[in-house]
Amino acid sequence: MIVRDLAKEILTERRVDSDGWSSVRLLLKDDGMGFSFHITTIHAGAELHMHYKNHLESVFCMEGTGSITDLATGETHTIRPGVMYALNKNDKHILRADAGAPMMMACVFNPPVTGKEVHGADGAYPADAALENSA
Ligand code: 9YT
Repeated sequence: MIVRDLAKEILTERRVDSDGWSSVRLLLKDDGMGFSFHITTIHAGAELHMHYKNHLESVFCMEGTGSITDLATGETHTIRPGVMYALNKNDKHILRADAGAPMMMACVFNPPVTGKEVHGADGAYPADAALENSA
């Protein structure tokens, strides 16, 4: 069994800070679960252009409000606590947190993130095999 406490893990290398967001990866590839599990904070007012070409991701909003735009359809959906979105088609999207408060999200990635990824210029994380050159 694996038991981890966000309050402790946030002080370790599991925490990653980037432009407009920070994330604590509570489960990574080497935990052997077949998915990774992240608690991600989107900074207030942030607008993130993302396209996880190599990963499927599901996200559940726990706190804060914002929106997500599906760039394939142009449709924008409100994000608020209790709302889940799944990028089941590796959907290219824009995620926004409203000004005033951050959004707290629980995220699952399949295949799992290894912990070494950085977003490419295309908004994606590289496929696992390509990681050596990207981190
Ligand atoms: C909501 C969202 O952007 N999730 C992505 C996870 C985060 N960027 C991470 O842990 O890499």
